[in-house]
Amino acid sequence: MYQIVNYRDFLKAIVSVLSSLLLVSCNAYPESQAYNSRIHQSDPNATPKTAALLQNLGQLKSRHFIFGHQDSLAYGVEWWDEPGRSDVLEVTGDYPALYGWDLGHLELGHAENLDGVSFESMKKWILQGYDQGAVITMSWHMTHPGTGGSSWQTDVGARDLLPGGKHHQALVDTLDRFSGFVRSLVPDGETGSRPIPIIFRPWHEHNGDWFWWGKKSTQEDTYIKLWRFTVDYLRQEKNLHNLLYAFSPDRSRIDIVNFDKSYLYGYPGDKYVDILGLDNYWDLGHEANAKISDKQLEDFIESLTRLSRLAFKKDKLAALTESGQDTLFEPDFWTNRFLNGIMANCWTQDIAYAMVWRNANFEREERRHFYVPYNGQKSADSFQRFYEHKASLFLSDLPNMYD
Ligand code: BMA
Repeated sequence: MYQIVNYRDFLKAIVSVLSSLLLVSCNAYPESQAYNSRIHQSDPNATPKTAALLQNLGQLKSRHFIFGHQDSLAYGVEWWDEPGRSDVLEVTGDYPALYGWDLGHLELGHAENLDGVSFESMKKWILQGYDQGAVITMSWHMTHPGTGGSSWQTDVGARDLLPGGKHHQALVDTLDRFSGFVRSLVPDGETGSRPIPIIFRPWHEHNGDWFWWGKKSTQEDTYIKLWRFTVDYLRQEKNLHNLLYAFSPDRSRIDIVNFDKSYLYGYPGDKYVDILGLDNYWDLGHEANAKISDKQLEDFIESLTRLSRLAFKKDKLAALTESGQDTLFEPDFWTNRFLNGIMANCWTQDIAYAMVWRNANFEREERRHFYVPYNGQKSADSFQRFYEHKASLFLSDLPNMYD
């Protein structure tokens, strides 16, 4: 065993060095996957479907990536809550293969999340997505359980939420609500009462200074304790074994040259994480600064390369957990920037999925805010070509992810 482990690590090191020198073509690369074919699973007691999802993502990642969209079934640029609709569907004729949802305001006991999506409907759409064979992920723009301040209120951090802290019980109550919601996610007609597999992405972008669990308000060791407490409590006390955990710092605060150290700020450890995620809008431009430089594309590629290489070393999956270009002001964004970046080399191609953020409804929100085109939007043709590329997986392309 000792020798096998060493041999395997040795081969991985060789693959890592050679491909970083670009001496290994992507044709040779799938062979290297043999050494990485089992992705490390953080929860030894994960349900069979959850374990299958993780390994299936690992199987398809070197040749494909799954395309995801936040809130895709709930609303779009000019519609709200209409059965069967999705802006992705209207442009490509297909649904995304991964659906993202946000639980913000579940902690307050509200009927709707912070963007107005009713939790009852969310539950229905999550189960519908699962039933279609799609992958489901959840984030949580959580109100501070102790102070009631929004996610973005940064004057109080997470310290008092830890065991022994004056607001600890409020955190426990919040996690109990989460558990109640997740436990209700059981498909109709499925025997037993096991909830469906979910990629859970709590406490995201913690290396930024805009959330109360972020760097400005919460110290690194407190953050690590908060994450570990969350996972331990959900696994041990709530007996939830349907969760894959995604860690997702923000690219804007990662030093690309010193990537590993900078990326791993606040990392709770391999037993608490399944997916090394990255939230990267930073390298894809903003309308206020509409001229995107080639340097940004290089940085996008470099960030994905380094992320994948780190994930490979840890036998974890890499993913673009949040990304995209707000308002899609570049007509060829999908092909020239997003796809070119993801297809740039063997490492960038090794990400398991890429999810873009939500298409806010024009009438309900103050500003234009959308990440996939609607019919007639200037990047719609480029999105169609992105859809047709063999590497991008939409719903109809997806193999069975749960067996
Ligand atoms: C942010 C923005 C906000 C939204 C929040 C939670 O990135 O889209 O408008 O409320 O996510 O979905």
